Amino acid sequence: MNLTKEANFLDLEKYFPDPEIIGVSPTLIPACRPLIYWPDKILATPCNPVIEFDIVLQQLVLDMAFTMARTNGIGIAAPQVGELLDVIIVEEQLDFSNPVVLINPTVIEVDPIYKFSTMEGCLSVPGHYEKRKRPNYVIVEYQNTTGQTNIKNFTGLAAFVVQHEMEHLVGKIFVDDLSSLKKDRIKKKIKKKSKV
Ligand code: QAP
Ligand code: CO
Repeated sequence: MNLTKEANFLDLEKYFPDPEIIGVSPTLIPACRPLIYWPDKILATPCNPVIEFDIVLQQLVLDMAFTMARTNGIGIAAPQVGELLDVIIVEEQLDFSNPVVLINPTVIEVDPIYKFSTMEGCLSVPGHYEKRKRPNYVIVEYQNTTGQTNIKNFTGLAAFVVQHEMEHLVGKIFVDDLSSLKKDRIKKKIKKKSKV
């Protein structure tokens, strides 16, 4: 997350996404939106493309970046805050300096070799991780908040996160393919947590 001024990771609540980097008006005030938790149906619903590149979209982008920072995420997709729109944000650098906003992303090219391995997690499946391999690079075409088209190459963890977030846009989530026994255990764990 790119956070303004002297970023102090012990004092995250003081810091806000840089409007210039994420491409939103500096007059907007960020809000933390409630996260949608798996297995909510919203997360299984495919999203719609963004058509209007207006101030409402900018507020969504700002709130998503803010919510991601507050919850220690490295990636977030609009359905995770209840908006069925093709919008994702990915932290390209793990020093929280470069959140990339991707609107209407499409994959142009993907590494045929699945060699990047990490523990995969999700803000919507708190406390659960699965070791997983994904392609090491991905080239994506997307629009920014003003509707301009860009092409960008992501590698390693950033590529992993881009692919994870893009799956949210088609209603897919990383725990879908687990056995139903395992899924039931995860559901119980999340329910228990949400009661506290
Ligand atoms: C996707 O997910 C990702 O369980 C982004 O208690 C994650 O930012 C791709 C998070 C890892 C590759 C590797 C998860 C925060 C953040 C949790 C996230 C939690 C707190 C997940
Ligand atoms: Co996720």
